[in-house]
Amino acid sequence: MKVRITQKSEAKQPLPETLSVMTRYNLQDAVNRSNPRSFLLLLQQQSPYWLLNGRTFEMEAVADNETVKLNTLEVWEFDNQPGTGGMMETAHPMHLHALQFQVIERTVRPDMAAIRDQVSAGFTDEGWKDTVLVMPGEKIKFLAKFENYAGLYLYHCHNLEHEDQGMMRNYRITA
Ligand SMILES: [Cu+2]
Repeated sequence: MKVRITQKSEAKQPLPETLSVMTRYNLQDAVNRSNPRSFLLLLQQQSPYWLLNGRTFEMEAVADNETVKLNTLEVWEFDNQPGTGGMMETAHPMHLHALQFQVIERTVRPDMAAIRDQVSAGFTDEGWKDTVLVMPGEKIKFLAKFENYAGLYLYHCHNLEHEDQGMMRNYRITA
């Protein structure tokens, strides 16, 4: 690609006087506050390699733990555990369709903390997220509100090789 600059401009974009206000969700308001809906991110040694709670992609099917109620706040957890049989560990940028969510807690296995700590200075969990990087050995809890629309939505790893190898599922919001 070639960029040819033909004109000088003095146009400036002023910063807004105030930034938008973010309202934090409260764990106490989650319908499953003491029992997070947990998703295990795991590699196995044969295809489909990358699984969510031991399941691969299905076009329309949803499991019991992939069904939520419209207009509820829930706490979810992505749990990135080492693969079986000494398979490699890797990070998963996990993405939900339909909404943005708020990260409330990260924990890491002590024996894998050093891997996480290589990048943890870059974590920005204060704002809205639609994707969260789950490092090897890490568990991330977040609050998500299923509002406005019922229907079938994807959640998946945003690493293309992983989602193409099965790390993508549907969840259903029921009215
Ligand atoms: Cu992944």
